[in-house]
Amino acid sequence: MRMKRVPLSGLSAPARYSRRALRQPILSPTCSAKQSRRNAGSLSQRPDAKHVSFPGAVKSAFSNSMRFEQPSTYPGLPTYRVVDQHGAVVDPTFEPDLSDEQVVKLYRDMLTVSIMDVIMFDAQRQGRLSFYMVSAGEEAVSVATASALAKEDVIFCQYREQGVFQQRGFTLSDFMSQLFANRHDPGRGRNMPVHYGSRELNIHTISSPLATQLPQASGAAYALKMQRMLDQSIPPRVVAAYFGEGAASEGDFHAALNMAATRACPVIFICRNNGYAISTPTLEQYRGDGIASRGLGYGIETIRVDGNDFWAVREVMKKARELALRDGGKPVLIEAMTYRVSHHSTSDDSFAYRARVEVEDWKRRDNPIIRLRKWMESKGIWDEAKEKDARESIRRDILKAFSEAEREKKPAIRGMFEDVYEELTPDLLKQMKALRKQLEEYPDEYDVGEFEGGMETLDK
Ligand SMILES: Cc1ncc(C[n+]2csc(CCOP(=O)(O)OP(=O)(O)O)c2C)c(N)n1
Repeated sequence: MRMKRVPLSGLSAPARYSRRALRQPILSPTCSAKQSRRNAGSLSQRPDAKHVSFPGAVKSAFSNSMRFEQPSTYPGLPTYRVVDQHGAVVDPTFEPDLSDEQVVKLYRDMLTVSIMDVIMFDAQRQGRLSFYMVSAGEEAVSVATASALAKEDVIFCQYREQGVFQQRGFTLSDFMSQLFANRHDPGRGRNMPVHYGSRELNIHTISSPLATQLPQASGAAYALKMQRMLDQSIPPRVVAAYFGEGAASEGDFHAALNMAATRACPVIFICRNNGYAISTPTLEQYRGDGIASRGLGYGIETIRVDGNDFWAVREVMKKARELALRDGGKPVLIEAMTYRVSHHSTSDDSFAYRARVEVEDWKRRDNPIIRLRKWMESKGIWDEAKEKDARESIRRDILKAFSEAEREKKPAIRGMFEDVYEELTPDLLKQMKALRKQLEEYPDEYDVGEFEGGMETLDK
């Protein structure tokens, strides 16, 4: 298809400016073309310099000893922690910045996700929905990171981040409508279960192909930066992009990081390193120091954090947001270390590739929900009775939303032909007619009554 090219003179002034700005290498929002040339000039080699000043390695000292660097001579990057497995604070500088009510709300968000997981996993086993993915063991990564974002920030998820949706206000009914693909699902039932999305909450719809969200996130962050260059009244915003360590093996991961680094995009990359990419353990996925070491390779400020420590994750995310907005914008990489307690999805049996005892050990040793609960108990804001009440009421609410959504009508059948073209094309109209004929011919094979509007939606 040929694209119509809009002449620059046909654009409004800000659009014209943005096209020109997009062509420039942007070091900071205020960096002019002249400044860029000056920066490039400083890379030239001076006589008798002690350091190489090639453009590709600007701070490399000359050396007369030949040495191949060994990754093993570098210590692994540390893992930041605030609260240990016993709920005790280990960072003496830590001051909780949330009220008791706010902590309890976030704790309930984590509980909600974990209780919903069990119910939906079982529902899939009963044949009531086709597919589900749990996030057991990873609730702190999603809830705590989301809690440090602003409402206006833009989010790209992988698929195991129900906690992000929950924390931002996706309702139980929103979850269930998507899972049961009923008429209230904004995706009109076209996506697999767990591929949530929400325009209101600024969360892009999840897509199955791994890591595709990452270059999109860099691009979105670049767009946010450009918008603010053009209009300072827009509040500064960041993009948060979630992915697993397995997805970081995709080329898109590398493209995204490099693009974000060179274009100084305000994007926070959040890697959930949970030890497995379905059946592939991390040892078979990479040989370097996790995913964090790659951030440094791309010139990106990076931190590794204990993903089972709610407070550490929140503190790190708060700081990352601040850094991402500094100097006009830059990317940050967070690697959150955790463990995928459950099977990869309802289509997986993880005991085919890992020992039960490994999972049981992890469950016993560490869990983000139990850790935060211990901290709350040590503060005197939580106890056994509150835990029991919370679990019961959350379970009740989930089951209510579940049965309401399950009974709802499915989206209109006509929807399968819509939304690609503004109007249905002659081909699509022909296909729709053929479908109607098929449904009329075999009424016992198709229950059209469960779709909103029944067969009539296929009339022209
Ligand atoms: C491009 C692409 N390749 C392969 C798959 C199949 N696949 C789905 S999930 C997954 C594992 C991803 O692991 P990770 O990124 O570590 O996330 P986790 O599931 O552990 O949360 C794979 C290989 C896919 N969806 N897309």
